[in-house]
Amino acid sequence: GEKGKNARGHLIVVEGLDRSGKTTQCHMLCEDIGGLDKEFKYIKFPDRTTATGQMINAYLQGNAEQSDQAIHLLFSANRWEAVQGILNDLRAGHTVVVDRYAFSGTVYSAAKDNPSMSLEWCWNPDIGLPKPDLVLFLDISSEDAAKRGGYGEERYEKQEMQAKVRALFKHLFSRLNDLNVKTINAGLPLQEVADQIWQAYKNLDEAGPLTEDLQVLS
Ligand code: Z5A
Repeated sequence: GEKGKNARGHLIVVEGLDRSGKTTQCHMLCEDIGGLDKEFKYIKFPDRTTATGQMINAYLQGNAEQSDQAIHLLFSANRWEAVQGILNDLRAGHTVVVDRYAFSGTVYSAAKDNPSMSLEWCWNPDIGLPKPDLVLFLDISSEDAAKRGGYGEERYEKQEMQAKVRALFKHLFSRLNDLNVKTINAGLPLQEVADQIWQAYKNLDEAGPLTEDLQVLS
């Protein structure tokens, strides 16, 4: 996978429940990509450093209230404000590794069972975001996830909510059939999960340089 002159970088998204190991695996993947002498960028959503991110952080920590709709749109805005930077990196040929994305955005909100927020309603604000070349879905049961350090501190960190989120992730991915989703058993030991992620990355990379422009979520 030598990258050609006009090749854009890959957009890789890592999704999954809380404690599924997303952040750990993103860092391991980035380290290995760097080991190939390739440029990479790591982005985590929500980005809690921006103005919208600070509002989201206050909400997640229970220090601020928001309507279900308002917080949903803030999470989406938090991604939209990062789009230009992501596109710039991809066009410069850098691999962009994203820790949570529109899929989390949709399923965590839909799991609230607010009758005015269908799955479609939740998906809509993210339509038009750059479409990932690969989504790695770190699948783990809420019981196994709870064994890792435990839930409790933030909003949504409850086993019942997590179980709903897991079912909704599977439902959403089954409906997005033009998306390249690789489901990985995240209950396995760290290195075994990393090996499977690396294999998926290599398959993508070895398919050759990307010269076509990026698609968007629809
Ligand atoms: N949310 C939303 O509602 N809408 C949105 O649009 C977005 C997010 C983007 C905060 O997200 C909340 O926002 C989240 C979804 C919602 N709510 N919940 N629940 P966040 O991404 O900021 O959440 P976080 O709390 O920072 O990350 P995380 O999901 O909890 O963790 P993780 O990245 O998946 O896992 P980790 O930090 O890599 O690992 C967790 C622990 O497990 C750690 O001790 C590891 O050493 C251990 N670990 C990891 N892998 C393994 C394996 N394989 N074996 C054993 N132990 C392991």
